[in-house]
Amino acid sequence: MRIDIITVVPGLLESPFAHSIMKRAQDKGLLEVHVHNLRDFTPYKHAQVDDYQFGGGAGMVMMPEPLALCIESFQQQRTYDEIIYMTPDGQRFEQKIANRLSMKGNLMIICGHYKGIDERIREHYITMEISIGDYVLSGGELAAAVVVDAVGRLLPGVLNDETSALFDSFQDDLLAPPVYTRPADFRGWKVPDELLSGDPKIVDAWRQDKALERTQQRRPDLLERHD
Ligand code: 6GU
Repeated sequence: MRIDIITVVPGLLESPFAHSIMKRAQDKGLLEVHVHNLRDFTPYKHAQVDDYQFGGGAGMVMMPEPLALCIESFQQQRTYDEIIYMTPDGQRFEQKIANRLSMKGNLMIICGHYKGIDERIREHYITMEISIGDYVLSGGELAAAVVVDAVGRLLPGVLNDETSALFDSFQDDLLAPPVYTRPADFRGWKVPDELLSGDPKIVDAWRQDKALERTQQRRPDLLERHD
């Protein structure tokens, strides 16, 4: 998978993909993340990319021309499965969307800043609008990093047995069960007997039970769609 990210603050995206699982995904050639500065595509003086909004009001709007030139220049090089705009008024990001995006080949992600981008770009170029939750960030960059991480780790070959996505929270609308490691007795606090039983049936039943219990307690809304 290849992901092109367009931003006016490329520095914000310098390190999130340089470590851990995202680094391994790129080292293995399973994921390519390219961060581009929108200012490199503007035809205006002083690398201008934003302007006052028509109708008045505080806050700048990202101008259509730099965005259109940037998007079109990338489209000349490859076909994009989705052109995603990160915006608090987009569709709420969740595991199902990450699963779906992980099956695509080329994604473009546009990070909004200031008051957002000119509506005509949304109408004519953007194919998908994503929000990562009901709060406002100062820009779409951190949200884009969240999407790239959630999607990147799902690409075939990125995770191994130890980091497998099979038992992730949300993967089947259940939260993950509690986990323990050595020692089996830490200051008198004991690991549940079931996990020490050595019987995979007993272990699985315990995990399923705890996943259900935890979901019931913390996220009963998830259980309505759990099968
Ligand atoms: Cl995608 N962008 C911004 N600026 N704020 C957000 C968001 C995105 N998702 C939640 N809050």
